[in-house]
Amino acid sequence: MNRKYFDRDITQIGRSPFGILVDQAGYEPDSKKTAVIPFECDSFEVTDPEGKVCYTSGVCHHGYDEDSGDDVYTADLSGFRKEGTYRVRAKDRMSAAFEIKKGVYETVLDDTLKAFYYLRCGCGLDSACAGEYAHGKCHTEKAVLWEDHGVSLDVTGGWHDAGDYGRYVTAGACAAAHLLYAFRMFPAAYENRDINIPEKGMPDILSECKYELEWLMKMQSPDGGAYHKATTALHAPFIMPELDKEQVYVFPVSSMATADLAAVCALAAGIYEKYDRSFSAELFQTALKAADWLDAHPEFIGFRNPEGCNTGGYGEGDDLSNRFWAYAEMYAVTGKEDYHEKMLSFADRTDLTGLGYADIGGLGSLSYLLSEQKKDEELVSAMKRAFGSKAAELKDLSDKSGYHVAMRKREYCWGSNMNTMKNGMIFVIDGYFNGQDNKTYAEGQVHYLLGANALGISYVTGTGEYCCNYPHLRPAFADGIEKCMPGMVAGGPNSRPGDPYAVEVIKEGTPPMKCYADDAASYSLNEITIYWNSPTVFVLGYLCGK
Ligand code: 9MR
Ligand code: ZN
Repeated sequence: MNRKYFDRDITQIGRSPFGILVDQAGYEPDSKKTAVIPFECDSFEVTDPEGKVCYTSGVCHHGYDEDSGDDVYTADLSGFRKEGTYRVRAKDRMSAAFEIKKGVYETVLDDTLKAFYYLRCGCGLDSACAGEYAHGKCHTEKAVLWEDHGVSLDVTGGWHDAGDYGRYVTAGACAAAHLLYAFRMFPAAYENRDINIPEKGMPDILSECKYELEWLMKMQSPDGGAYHKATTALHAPFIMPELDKEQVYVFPVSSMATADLAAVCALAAGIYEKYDRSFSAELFQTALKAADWLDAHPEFIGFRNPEGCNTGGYGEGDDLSNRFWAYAEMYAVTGKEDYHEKMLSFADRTDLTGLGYADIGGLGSLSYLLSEQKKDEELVSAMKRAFGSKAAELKDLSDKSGYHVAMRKREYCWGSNMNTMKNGMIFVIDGYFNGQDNKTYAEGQVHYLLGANALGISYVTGTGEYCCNYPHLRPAFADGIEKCMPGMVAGGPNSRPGDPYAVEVIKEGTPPMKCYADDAASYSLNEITIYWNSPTVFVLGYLCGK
């Protein structure tokens, strides 16, 4: 990539014009509402757009926050509930504008869900739905097998994974499953949500997932396995997707991809039955065939990029959590004891709370806990306890954090905002199954994402006065439109910068929460992916569906 394209004054990158940090979407009237003040002061004010002071109170000194390097003061405005648009002021500094209102996260939920539509591959985006971000059809030619160019196949469709145009089965299955569980657990947030996509006839979140699921099913090999990914040999340059005319290859089957395909199709078969019977039946057949493949191939078949290919690897060290999830979903949808036993055989070798594409056992737990089949009560308790103790640990981290964020130092890595939002999911799941009131903690993660962080930046494009706008996302750069399409969740601070640009701009010794730059050049700080958006949609769905 030519750095020249990204010339901006890097000394200004990451400097919020606002000295007081708030959630730039805002706060529910009755929720806990705090602003973070990273300088010494005694009191603060809340002002309306005319500058009129609406509320004042003293601050509380939280103390030194190691992850940000800030000595922070907390401004608690929970007592102020009047709906409106405000700023917090203290001394000569102020916050970005934010709202206090019921349903304050509705728009950012619309946007983060609509982001998946903007990432669709193969169909083209029309202006009725995509406005100025419309573009032509991409990656529509037949793909060929990497290992046998004589075999061509149709694997069009699905979502582009991220800033790149690759499509990867494990990543896609994980993101789709987050959305499907969000729908299943918080249907009220999604049933009537209209995000202006072409399809009608079922909730938009299901239409959007259907687009991905149709592609995932095309990734099944004739013997039931799932090809690991469909990408070009090398990442495309920063061009629009329809201009990327390179050959798409389909890479070998992996057992992780096959397990995830079985799992997500089994999960979806149950959900779509009510809306689209023939689609549900097709999903079920795909799941069955993939599960048969798993039975016939008990060995781990991993994935490594072959020589000559530099697109994402999504390798994993084992496939235990994937198989656990697959058998859990197969049991839930069929009630067959054989699947149950297989699932149980993986339970003590799996992190029961993992929610990422590699460590995905938590989705098996969700499947089991929500299922109506006969259950092993000991495992049910173990799952609930696992979520409970994880949540307790995260609460402790949140309480200690000056920014009320549940992040361990090592979680400020590539895609750290995924960790933040997965931790948000843990609070939500613990609340759901263990009857805990974790709303304040779940909101805390959203506040951090949307601006209550050490850089005062909202990591969602289009949300907030000071939000990221230059993600490492090919169409967002190549379309020449200054304002990025909304709803994209940036990877966020990464204390182990993994690209030349990040290495250059992140100075040695920068506190982890500040290791970020809003620049398209940096894939290790500012890329977007479907599985960073999906946990965000899950947590926001919980907040909107309450
Ligand atoms: O999210 C992945 C991150 O954890 C890895 O460190 C990184 C390097 O291997 O790859 C990331 O995944 C990328 C994937 O390989 C291709 N699509 C974009 C993903 C996000 O950067
Ligand atoms: Zn495409």
